[in-house]
Amino acid sequence: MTILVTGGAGFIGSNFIFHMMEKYPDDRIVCLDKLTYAGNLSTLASVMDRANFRFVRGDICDRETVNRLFEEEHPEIVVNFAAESHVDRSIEDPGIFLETNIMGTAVLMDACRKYGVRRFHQVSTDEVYGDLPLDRPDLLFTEQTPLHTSSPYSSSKAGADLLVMAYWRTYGLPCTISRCSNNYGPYQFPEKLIPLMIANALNDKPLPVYGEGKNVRDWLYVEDHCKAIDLIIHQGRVGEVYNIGGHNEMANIDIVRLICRELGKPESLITYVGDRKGHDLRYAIDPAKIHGELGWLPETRFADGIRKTIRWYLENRPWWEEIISGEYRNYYEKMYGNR
Ligand code: NAD
Ligand code: TDX
Repeated sequence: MTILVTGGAGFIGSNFIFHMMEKYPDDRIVCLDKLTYAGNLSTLASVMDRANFRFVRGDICDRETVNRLFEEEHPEIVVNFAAESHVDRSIEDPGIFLETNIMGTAVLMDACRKYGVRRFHQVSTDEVYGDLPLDRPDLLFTEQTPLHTSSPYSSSKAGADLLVMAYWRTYGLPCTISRCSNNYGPYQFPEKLIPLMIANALNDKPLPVYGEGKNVRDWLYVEDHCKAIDLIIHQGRVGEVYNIGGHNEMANIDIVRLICRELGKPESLITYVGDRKGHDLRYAIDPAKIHGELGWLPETRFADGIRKTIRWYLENRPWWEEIISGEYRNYYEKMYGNR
């Protein structure tokens, strides 16, 4: 079987490719990735030369490239990770988010219709549900929670989700959607909270916490997300949405303090900076559906996952040091320079 993985040079896509190649050595994996600032070919070095792996540099918005790839490979399953994924960037410049996240998804689904697939899976996010109040721990996002977005990023992801459901209902395209909470783990781009704080702490730089650091995210180790997607593409029901999350809510400030402790760095590095515009207060996933239907449960406890992640960043300094010494420096200066 051939599986097309888009966005596979990014954080979650690459971890998914590693998971799939390990678990299904007889499958062929084709990765289509534009290699934006967030894509990194060196991440895929360990699989690049395998006979059952092919990397293609290309844009999911480019219909000709996408159609040619479908003609050559005839994928049976398509898993779409390709996206602009950073909320802060979407606040600065929404346009590319609409193009990649909405139009790119449409182009991929058009190719799926034209050439026929067994499954199109859209990797979505819990951010499409908006946020929950901090003082109502009883409230969780279920698949029935209305879409109610806050940022251009989450709006573009919600737009894509609606389009996926429309292709299922209108054309009968066999689709599934997963909406996962915040991921952490190896190969996450250092613009995101956890790797940014690890990298800054290791370099004894200030740790910029937005607002008061009270916003809550529901953290899941990336491998657990990948296993959930594996289950959904093989056993999930078409036309269905599955929430993915492991009941692991934490306030940002507690994560940053934990990273300081683990690295033996002083909390005096913590610097409170201006808040994110429209900052979502709290995310929390109810994973009852994927647990009940597909038997999925997270396997990595946060205490273990964060240690593994920190160890990975310590042992793979060249991977992230190359990133933070390049174009990323300009981004950092722009976002944090006089915040
Ligand atoms: P990422 O930014 O690390 O990687 C995105 C990848 O997509 C990069 O390799 C990039 O080069 C590629 N890409 C971007 N635009 C493209 C285009 N037009 N054509 C082809 N490739 C393109 O993102 P991530 O954190 O790995 O997220 C992957 C997916 O999972 C996204 O759809 C995101 O919305 C979703 N998601 C992420 C999280 C999280 O916590 N990171 C949580 C839930 C859902
Ligand atoms: O420097 C920072 N300081 C800070 O306080 C950064 C980068 C973040 N934060 C806060 C903002 C959020 O409350 O930390 C929290 C997490 O921020 P991000 O890592 O940017 O993640 P988030 O905005 O929650 O979105 C993530 O989870 C859902 C992913 O980036 C999305 O792609 C995914 O859909």
